[in-house]
Parts: sequence; structure tokens; C-alpha cells
Amino acid sequence: MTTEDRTHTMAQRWKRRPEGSTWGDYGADDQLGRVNLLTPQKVLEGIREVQSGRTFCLSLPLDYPGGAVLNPRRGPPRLAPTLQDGCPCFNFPLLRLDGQNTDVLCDDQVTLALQYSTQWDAFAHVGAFFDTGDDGVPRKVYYNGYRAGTDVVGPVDYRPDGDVAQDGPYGARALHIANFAEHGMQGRAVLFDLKKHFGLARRSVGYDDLQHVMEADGIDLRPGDMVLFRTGFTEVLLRMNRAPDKAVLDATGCVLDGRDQRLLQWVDDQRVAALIADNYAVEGLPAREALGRRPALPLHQHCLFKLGVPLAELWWLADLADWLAGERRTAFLLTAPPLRLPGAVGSPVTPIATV
Ligand code: UVW
Repeated sequence: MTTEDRTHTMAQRWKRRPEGSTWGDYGADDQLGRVNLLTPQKVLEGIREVQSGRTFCLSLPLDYPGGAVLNPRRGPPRLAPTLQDGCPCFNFPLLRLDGQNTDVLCDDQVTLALQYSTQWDAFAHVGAFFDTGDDGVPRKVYYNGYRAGTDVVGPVDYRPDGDVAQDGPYGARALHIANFAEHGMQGRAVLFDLKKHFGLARRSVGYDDLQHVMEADGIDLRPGDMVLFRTGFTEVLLRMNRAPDKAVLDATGCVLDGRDQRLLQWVDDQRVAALIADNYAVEGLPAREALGRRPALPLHQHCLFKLGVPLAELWWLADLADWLAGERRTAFLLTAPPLRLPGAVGSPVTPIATV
């Protein structure tokens, strides 16, 4: 693409970008944001952190949390056999197809809320109203000015003067999760053990707290690192055995304070490639009260909409965090590709930490 083409495309999508955003910094049509910092050099940096070759699975079983308590929109996965000529293909004797066959076959499918359990958020997960045209008209847009309705398409165009049905196919045509899969979510990562420092009671964590943990644990945070926060949330959740107690969970573990401007600036200044937590939403929801028009999900808006920093939630970090603490280490190689599922705005993930 020539410079002229880029300018043209950028001019079409936005004239004005949100203050403090990275829009355009990685190219007019960029869909990766700070994931661009996961370069081959960053992968090598991650590999240089590997000393023992031991691996840790950082996923919950995907049928956790159980029920639809954390988010009523998201129910547990439903597995079912595929059908072979109308018959459930589970323990299906292939001799039904040919009397000489000796095979027995199982084949299944799943209905899965993509953000039910251990997950990545794509940039198309959270957008905002913003005056990209610099003409006083707020438009529904996503990272780098990609638009609701053309780039991110749902069945309904929600307008102030009435809802209008839209034609499919539905899904994100830009900023979908497959972008991260294709790039490869691999590189150097560091872990902040908030549970170790602040305990298991609910606590809103801001910039000062993160500075304290960095200094206390000697965390060597570098540009392009993926940053993980262990809060202990999924440890309490796992013990609930798929019957989560919302009142207990609402009082459990640290959450980032998305209204702390110094914390938001820190995420930008440190040039992190991703923010990952073992809790639900990474940030505290509902967020602290704030006057006037403001995002309900301030950290989501800062990361997914402005900076292009992916968020990840409900990871299983206990085993890794305990091992790292025992070794007085905080850095490791993280390999965490989402599903290469075009159109999706989130994805389950089975991340592997290699130490
Ligand atoms: C919300 O809808 C709050 O989503 P997330 O799982 O990213 O917190």
C-alpha cells in the first residue's frame, strides 16, 4: 500500500482521534495496536526467560465458572454429538455404514459463549461514541476508527430515532480475534502477584499499588511485555465447583481501578502488549462513580478502544504464580493464541507459560 493509499484510507475512517490514543501510529489500517510490539525480538526475549523448560497451563476448565452468574449473557458450554444420517455420532459403529468396518466414532460440537471462561477480548469487543469526523457528530466506532455497521456488523442498528434491522452476515469484519491468532500471541511476560501483596479481599488497585509491587518484587517490565495480574479470584471460583456464589466473588480479590488516570497513563507509558488477569473483567465493575459522560468500562475503553491493548480474563494463574514466587522470578515465556475464528470478538484460550 502506498503512502497516498494509507492517507486516503485513514482520512475516510477518521479525521480526529481520541486524545492519548495510538490510532494511526501503527498504520492507517492497523488492527493490532500494541500487539505490534510482539516482534520476533520479543519472542526471543521471552525464550531467554526459559530456564527449566517446565510448562504451566493457564486455563480454567472451560465449563467454569458454572451457571451464568458472572455475566447473565454468557451460559456454560453445551456439548452435543454431531449427527450421522440422523444418529448421534457418539460410540457410533462404522459398520453401520459398511459391514466390514471395525471403527467406533465420536464426533461433537459445542455451543460456547466465547468469553465464558478463560478468554481474550478482541478490539471489537468494546467501542465508544466518538466524533471521528471532527464535525460534532459522535459515531459508534472501535479502535483506529473502525465503524459499527460497516466494519462491525450486528443484526440491529441501534439508533436514537428507532432500531433498524441490518442484513448479515454478522460479526466483526475488522478487529476480530483471528487477527491476534494470525499474529501469534507469544512473547515475554511478567506476573504481578497482587494476591501475595494485598490478600484475597476485594481491593481496588491503582498506580501506587502497582509501583509498590514492582519495587518489592523487582519486576523488570519492558516495552512489549504482556502483563499478568494474579488476584486469587479463579482460585476461589474453582473451589465453588461450578456453583459460583456471586456475593462471595464480588468481595474477592484485587481489581484494577479503571478511573485511576495515573494507572491508565502507566499502561500507555510502559507500552505493554496485553493486560491479563485471573479475575473477571480485569478492572473493578461497576467502576467508581464519575461525573458527566464517561465510560462504564474505563479500562476496557482505554485498552481496547484507545491504545489497542488486548485484555484477557479468568486465567488460571495460581500454579505459575506460586512457582515463580518460590524461585524469586517474575518473567517467563507466554504462548497464548486465541482461536483463529474470523468475525469473533472474543475467544477461549489455553495459554501456556514456559519457565
Ligand atoms: C464485559 O462485557 C464486561 O465483558 P468482559 O468479559 O470483557 O469484562
